[in-house]
Amino acid sequence: MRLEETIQREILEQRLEKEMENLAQKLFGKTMETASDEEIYVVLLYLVKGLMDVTVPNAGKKKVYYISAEFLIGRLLSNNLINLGIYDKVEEILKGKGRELSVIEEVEPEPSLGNGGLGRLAACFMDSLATLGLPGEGIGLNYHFGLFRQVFRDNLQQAEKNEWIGKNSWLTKTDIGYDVFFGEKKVTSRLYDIDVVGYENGVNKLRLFDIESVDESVVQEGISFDKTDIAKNLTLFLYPDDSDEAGQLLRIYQQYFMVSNAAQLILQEMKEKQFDLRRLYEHAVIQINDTHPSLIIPELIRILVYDKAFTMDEAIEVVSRTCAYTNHTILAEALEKWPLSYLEKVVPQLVPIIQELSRRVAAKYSDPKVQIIDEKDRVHMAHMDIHYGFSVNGVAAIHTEILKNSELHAFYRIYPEKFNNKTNGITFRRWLLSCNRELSALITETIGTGYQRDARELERLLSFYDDAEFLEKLAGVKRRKKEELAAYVLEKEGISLDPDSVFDIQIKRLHEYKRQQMNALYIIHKYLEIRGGKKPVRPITFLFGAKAAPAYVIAQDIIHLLLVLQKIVNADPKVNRFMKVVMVENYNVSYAEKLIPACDISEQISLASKEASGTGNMKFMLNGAVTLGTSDGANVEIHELVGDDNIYIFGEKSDQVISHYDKADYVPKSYYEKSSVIREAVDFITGPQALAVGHKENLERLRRELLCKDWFMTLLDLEDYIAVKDRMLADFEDREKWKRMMLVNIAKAGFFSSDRTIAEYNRDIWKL
Ligand code: 26Q
Repeated sequence: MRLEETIQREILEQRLEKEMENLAQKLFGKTMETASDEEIYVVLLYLVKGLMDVTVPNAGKKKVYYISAEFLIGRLLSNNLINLGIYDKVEEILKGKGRELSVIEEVEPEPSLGNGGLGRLAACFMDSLATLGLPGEGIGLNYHFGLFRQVFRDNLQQAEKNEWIGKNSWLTKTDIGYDVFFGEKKVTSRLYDIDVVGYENGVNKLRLFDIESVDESVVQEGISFDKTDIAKNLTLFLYPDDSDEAGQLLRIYQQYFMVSNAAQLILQEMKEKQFDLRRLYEHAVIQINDTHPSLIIPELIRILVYDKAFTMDEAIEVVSRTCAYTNHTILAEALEKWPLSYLEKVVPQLVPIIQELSRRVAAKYSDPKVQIIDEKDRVHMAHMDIHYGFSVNGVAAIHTEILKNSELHAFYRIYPEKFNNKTNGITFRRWLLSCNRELSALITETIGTGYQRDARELERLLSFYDDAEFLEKLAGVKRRKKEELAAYVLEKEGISLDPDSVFDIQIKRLHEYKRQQMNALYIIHKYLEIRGGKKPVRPITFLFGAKAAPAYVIAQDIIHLLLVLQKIVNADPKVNRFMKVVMVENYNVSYAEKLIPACDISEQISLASKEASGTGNMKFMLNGAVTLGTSDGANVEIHELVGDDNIYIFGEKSDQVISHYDKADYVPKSYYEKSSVIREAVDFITGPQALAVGHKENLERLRRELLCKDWFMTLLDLEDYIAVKDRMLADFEDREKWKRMMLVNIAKAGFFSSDRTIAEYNRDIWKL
């Protein structure tokens, strides 16, 4: 730090305390000692907003617009304090007033503007963009209730609304708003901004559009509301139930609302800066995060042709050079295909454009696999992105290879130059510095602070591989985080955990391909072993966190099974000394920040080929957990980095799995019949103990699904999973070996910094 900077910092620090006192007085007529925790939170909120206001915005000749239906930003206070470089100072000032920053942090409501990986990735990218000083904005929607808040009743998931926008929030209302037309129908938007401050760098904006006429009072019980009253409901929920036509139409309304606003915002900016629209691509690059914002392509073309006097050829050329698409999945059901008739109902103005785009493709290519509008008159959003964007990227090496070689092979043959890989990453500010201050302090004490700017410097920890003292400290941090989690779980869930047990954690969206049901079958297996007298050398704690889409029946059944197992296991006096099961309620980013630092075994057990990347796997590794996983997504890259000795891989490989699908030769019943271990575990689901606690309908449906369908091949990998997990638990007892595995995982995690990912996006795609 230069001298002037040091002086400035000192002045800033002196002013912080004064400013906090002033705010407490002005806002609440109180002192920092007498204000409530809620009031102190508001004081800090204003303090931080004020500081971000005077931070320099990142600027340049070209900007990236990252359009996404989800931004799973989590709580912002501690992260902003860290990025502004004043966390320790504020903590110290508060201490002087008898207050704990960690207590104040808990007051902040968590926005649920996302569901899982895709939304959290967008949030990590916002942090890294700002940190690298790159000009970029996120564009999305300001959902009032976001994704539902999960509560458990009668061992079932219930959905409630998640309110997060109070009188005081991180949102800043702007005077920007646009007319958005759905055919003849018009609504008016309003833009709200959230500042995103980089780690010791400038600010960018997350821009969230709302609807002026939104009406929270239309929500009745739980999360049900009149899906047709668009002018009131458009921005209430993320992923409203789309099991009926009205729900699907509402999703299209949301998507078009998002991109129409984005297009108007971008074009207005072009105008203000007096840039030539014909060179749009020199000033703007639009990253389409999965297919939810894909309508931006026809929308921009429509505006350029109808309002800006471009020819169709010119408009297509300019837009195609501006838009880039990220694919996050190969699951057919997650690749959006909208019936043309639905688009006709919601956005008739786009239909002729989409038809023209489709006609041009059809004139050039006869292969039905690459058509935009298929023979059933459905619009394949991803196909539109690939034909009319300049870049297509997957999110992990194996995922991109599968896209090129199988899922999108027909496109790869046409446009090999468009395909590229960008292995996902996570922001180390949130997932190390903020959520695990003890570990980051230990790392800093050991190798200095360089890793905070350049994550690859974590590799320097490798020279402590044989340092017993360091390894002991590392184990001490883990132990402390397990104690903290145990205290939190006791308070929230009313279940007491033993910090000396192994913490085995699976936290992610609930989906059959992620195979929480396989973990459940392992738990049943262990339970039966213990009942049969085979006690584990050390108790095991199985922790889960997951929300299931309300209309996804089997996912609900899996949650039910986990809650039933929790009841049975934890209440069984013969067993509960040796194992516990906890499904935490309303798993979200804040909960993840407590679970991840406390984890020993990171469960990444998706069916090979199905998890595009995973990012939880990276967060766990960074916090010293060891992965138990399949050769899927980024697990493959983790494996390459840490080597065979520091990860536990099981299950069939992706090419074998893909071949099972091609040949349709996987028959779950044959695995059931061959193996008594599998039989006993599967039959337990509808056995007398489970039925005494749970619901027959749910449990029978789930068992039938596993035996007769098992689309994601749980039984295929179950025996290998059990064997490898048991070996892993045995290895946990070799404490020296385990500590070294922790060390190697942390040391090799640097590659997964989202700073690296964003630098690659910029180098290969955005060129800002
Ligand atoms: C699609 C159609 C209709 C309704 C909803 C959807 C829908 C909603 C959400 C489709 C997909 C999503 C979310 C996907 C997601 O979170 N994908 C994850 O993205 C991460 C970041 O790249 C990856 O690490 C994960 O592997 C991937 O599952």
